[in-house]
Amino acid sequence: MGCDTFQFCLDDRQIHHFQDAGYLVIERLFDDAELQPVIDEISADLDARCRAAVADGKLSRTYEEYDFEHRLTCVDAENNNISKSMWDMKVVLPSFFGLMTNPKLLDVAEQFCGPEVIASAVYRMRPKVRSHAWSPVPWHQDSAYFEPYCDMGLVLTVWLPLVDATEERGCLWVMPRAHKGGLFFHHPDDMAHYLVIPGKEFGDRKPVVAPVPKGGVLLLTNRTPHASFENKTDVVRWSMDLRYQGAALPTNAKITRVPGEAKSSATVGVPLACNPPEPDFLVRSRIRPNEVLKTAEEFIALRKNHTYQGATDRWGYSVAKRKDPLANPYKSNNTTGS
Ligand SMILES: O=C(O)CCC(=O)C(=O)O
Repeated sequence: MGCDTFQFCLDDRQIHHFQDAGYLVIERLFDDAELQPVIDEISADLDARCRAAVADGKLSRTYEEYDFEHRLTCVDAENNNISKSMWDMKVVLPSFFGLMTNPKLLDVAEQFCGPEVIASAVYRMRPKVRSHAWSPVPWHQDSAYFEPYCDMGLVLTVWLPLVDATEERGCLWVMPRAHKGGLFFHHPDDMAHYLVIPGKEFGDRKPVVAPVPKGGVLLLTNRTPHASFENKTDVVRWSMDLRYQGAALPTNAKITRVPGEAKSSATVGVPLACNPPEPDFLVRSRIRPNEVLKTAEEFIALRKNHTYQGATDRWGYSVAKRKDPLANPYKSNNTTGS
């Protein structure tokens, strides 16, 4: 597909960097105006949570005089249940759909995943606040959480900060060129929340830090090892991570199949989706444009109505053993954040 069809076109150097190193930072993809609806809705959601906590006697005041970058840090120092209640995919807001279907972002996804772009509903919002025990995310490959069938396909992670994500604020680190083989061994972490690649698996490999300014994105493959560490500042590292794949990989998106696309089949080991616990949806298509999800209402309904389907427990580590079901990245979540 030539660049003339895209509003946002990657150059050969960027494509090569992604393919060779397994990651790419695009420093400027979004204008502030494109991120502001998301920031406004998250701020309103946080405001509602603070007011409810004050009314319930669980917070002394709302801290409403603080801006988006600082308010949750102040709230968290008194009551960290609020930031916990917003972590992962517990908040579902209409503006998230607008962000996930932003045409420039879909141009980027299409350049790697092909013209039939599926948004995997494995999206996360991560407000990383100073001193959270759960917010450093240990070294892992996203595929460790997905169905093994999808290991060698591309599930593109788009990690995007809503503030400047610096090393001090706990941006991501990546292990360059470690995506070219299969999966590293993972074990559960001490909180029984995350999967971890033990350090010795990496041998002499050296990680690199990947700061991303607000408006930029970090792209990762599903086999690129990455991690994030503590936020050492008072600025909340608000970020989202979104995922995309082509329609040839297994998907639970409700689409008409065409020849060459994987169909779920227990007998030949094709799973329902790369990540069955959450619902996928078609976001761009040339051959079935009528099946593209069009509205935020449909997106919210899809998440609410998705029937939970378990994922393969590839590491022999049962999800049921996880200690913190609130923070369980496998668990389907049907809340609307209200
Ligand atoms: O945002 C973070 O700190 C971790 C993100 C991550 O691990 C992911 O997107 O897979």
